Amino acid sequence: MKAKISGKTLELILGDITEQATDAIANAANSRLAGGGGVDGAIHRAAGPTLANECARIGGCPTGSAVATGAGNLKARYVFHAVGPIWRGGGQDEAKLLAGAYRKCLELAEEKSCKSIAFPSISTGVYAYPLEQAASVALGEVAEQLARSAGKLHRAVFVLFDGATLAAYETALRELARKRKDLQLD
Ligand code: AR6
Repeated sequence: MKAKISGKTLELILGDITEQATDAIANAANSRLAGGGGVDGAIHRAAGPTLANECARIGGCPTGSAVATGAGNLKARYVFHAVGPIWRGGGQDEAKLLAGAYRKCLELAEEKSCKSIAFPSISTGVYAYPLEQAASVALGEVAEQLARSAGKLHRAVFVLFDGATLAAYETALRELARKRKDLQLD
């Protein structure tokens, strides 16, 4: 599914983020940048050891933010290690922190003159953020930042790993298109 927002593209696809040729890919990391399972493990395996070395040099990242490294053997130029919140029931600023993680990735993309960026569904695996709510926060934030962007960034793609996640993001994107007059579904 694809949408346009102020001349830029917001796209949802089923796939493996490690295979994307966007300028940057976002990782769902932990605040120690220590590597782990899920998409983080897949990105580190595909990128090779330079990624862990760079992460170790940086040392950590607060929840709700992101840091940039190179991308080793990946096709992308940068990996933005974004730290989403662990779901603790919704009363611990989870939505704000999740939006912050996406926002920082988009700021890094602008800073590094990226034309395109790929995102996984941050926090909805091991961190147990409810999928429908996470999809709505993620798409709302990325759409808002794309609408505001005056830089080079013209495409953001969510690379979703299974059908249920893709379906939740599709529902959230349709809902967002009903709310935002500047967002048109293709
Ligand atoms: N491409 C795209 N999405 C993927 C891939 C892939 N190759 N592999 C998994 N996913 P998770 P979190 C999806 O658990 O909830 C790690 O150990 C997956 O199906 O990777 O933010 C970190 O080190 C799910 O939809 O991230 C942290 O400690 C989504 O990616 C912690 O997990 C996110 O699931 C972060 O947990």
